[in-house]
Amino acid sequence: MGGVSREADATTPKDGPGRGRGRALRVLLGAASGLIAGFGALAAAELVSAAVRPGASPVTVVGGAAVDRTPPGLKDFAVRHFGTNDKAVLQLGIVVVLGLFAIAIGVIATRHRRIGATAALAFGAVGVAAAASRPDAQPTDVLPSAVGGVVAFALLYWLAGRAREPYGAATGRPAPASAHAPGSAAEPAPAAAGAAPGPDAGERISGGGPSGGGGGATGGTFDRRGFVVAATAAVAASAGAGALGRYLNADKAAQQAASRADITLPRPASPARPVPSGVHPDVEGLSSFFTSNKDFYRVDTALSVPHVDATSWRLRLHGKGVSRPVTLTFQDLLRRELVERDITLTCVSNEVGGPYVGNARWIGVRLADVLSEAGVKPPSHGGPADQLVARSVDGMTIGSPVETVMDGRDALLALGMNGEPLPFAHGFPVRMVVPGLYGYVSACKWLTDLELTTFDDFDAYWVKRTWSRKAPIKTESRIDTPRPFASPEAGTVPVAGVAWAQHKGIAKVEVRVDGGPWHEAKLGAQDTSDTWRQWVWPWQATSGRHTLEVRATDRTGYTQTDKRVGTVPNGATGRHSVVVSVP
Ligand SMILES: Nc1nc2c(c(=O)[nH]1)N[C@H]1C(S)=C(S)[C@@H](COP(=O)(O)O)O[C@H]1N2
Ligand SMILES: [Mo]
Repeated sequence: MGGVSREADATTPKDGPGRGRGRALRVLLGAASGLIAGFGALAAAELVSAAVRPGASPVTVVGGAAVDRTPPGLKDFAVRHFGTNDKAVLQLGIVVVLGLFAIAIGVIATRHRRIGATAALAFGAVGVAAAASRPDAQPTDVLPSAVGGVVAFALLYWLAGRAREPYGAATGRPAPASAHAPGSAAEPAPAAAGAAPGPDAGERISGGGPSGGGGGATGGTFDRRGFVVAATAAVAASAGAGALGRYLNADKAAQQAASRADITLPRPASPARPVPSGVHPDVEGLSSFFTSNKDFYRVDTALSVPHVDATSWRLRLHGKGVSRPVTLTFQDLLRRELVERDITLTCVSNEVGGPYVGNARWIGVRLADVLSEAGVKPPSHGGPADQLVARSVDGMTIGSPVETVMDGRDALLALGMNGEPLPFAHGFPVRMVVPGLYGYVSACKWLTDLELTTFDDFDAYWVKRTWSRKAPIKTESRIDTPRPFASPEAGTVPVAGVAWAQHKGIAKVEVRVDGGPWHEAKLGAQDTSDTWRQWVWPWQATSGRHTLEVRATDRTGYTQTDKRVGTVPNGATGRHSVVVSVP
């Protein structure tokens, strides 16, 4: 361990390669200092976030701010290529960028201690700005990043004082000073290796210590032991703070999970119609009729899932044409007549053949009833508001047409999903679900506010990002089996999948092979017009490469177009096809 600078001194002449080695060592020590300062900053921020809220940690707020600013095409790209992992990829990217930045400012700090350390502060400022810019920003959200920035500054300043290079360049002096330095650096080394005074000697000779920085240092001696001790102390303290923060955050999450588990949803006054037998053709590889909560797709901007406490949760209903504004509690909703409905949810970012569609049994309160009781009338009955804006605790805004949510369909304030309270990731304690509308214009999770307004007066989150104001779900179909590039045996091969046209209902599904004639598939029984419908077609497969293609017709008589359009601005169209090769 003692060899680093000595080795360089012993084996190299006083210039040329020796300075190269010295420089390499300086870069290495600087990089280490920077990384340690960055780690310390994140650890301190984690601890502070436990006191504020987990969602206020720097990586989360910076990531959230990045999500807010991501152009729709790129967001779609991320969702498409990383799926629900897009957030993990983003956070990893942020940590990598942060690491590179930490290395850079660490290296700078070994030469220009104040500049490097101040850059660390600036980095904290980025976190502060990101935290303050989030739609759900609370004043205390800036604290984790602010404290992180200060910790990074202090650590870097301190470590850089101990990572002076083993020759004089820290002073900014030219080569001659450097050329002499190795000699002086070599002196404390044997002492350090031998007996107690090592660090002291080092400090004395380097003229360093926390007060000696900023280019005022002369001689520029590297105090190895001092650096190692300081670095070890910094890493240990950071690890401790980070672990404590993690523990406190995890503990809070466990309490929240327990409070959710304590909730028992009453039996619905209006249960879902029993699911007819035969909704699910028994074909291997076909999606299950109900999508389990754990398999249900998740699309949202939340890098840290909001954990809302149901007992303190409130839903405020107000705005244009609301003659009796109300604030409802979770208990208020539980005391109302609950309805249970099967509804298939779809994301506008689902490309043709994509996975962002799922079917669940929801329990909730009829939204139209709540609106009516507050005096709301749809535009067709003279109401002044044509847009219902739902706000979530994380600042999401989602606008739905008032006319649609009050037209008699089962638009819900949902409390339950597949027989349990909503999972946190799917909007606990209350979300909206509206059959027939894409999620981004209807399905607000972690709902906390409903405002009646107009489409002229307010653009919701995604609308500001070029998506359409209104977006009914487009009639679509998907082949689940065979999988792309499968090699089924020749003979009868069941081709099966799902088709959806929520609130219209599926009338027909057809399949064709290699652009030939369309064949009508056998439809699974229809649950309701708000759910997807499963289908199967027995294909007499012959050997060779084949393209299977599907199209659906809904109950309005519309047949799915073959015109391919992308997901932006209001949902993809086109037909799903799958290429297989039969041996
Ligand atoms: N608060 C909040 N609600 C939200 C979103 C969001 O980003 N934040 N995304 C919406 C979108 S785009 C969709 S498709 C659905 C997805 O719901 P799920 O994640 O439960 O499947 O939630 C909607 N509700
Ligand atoms: Mo979505």
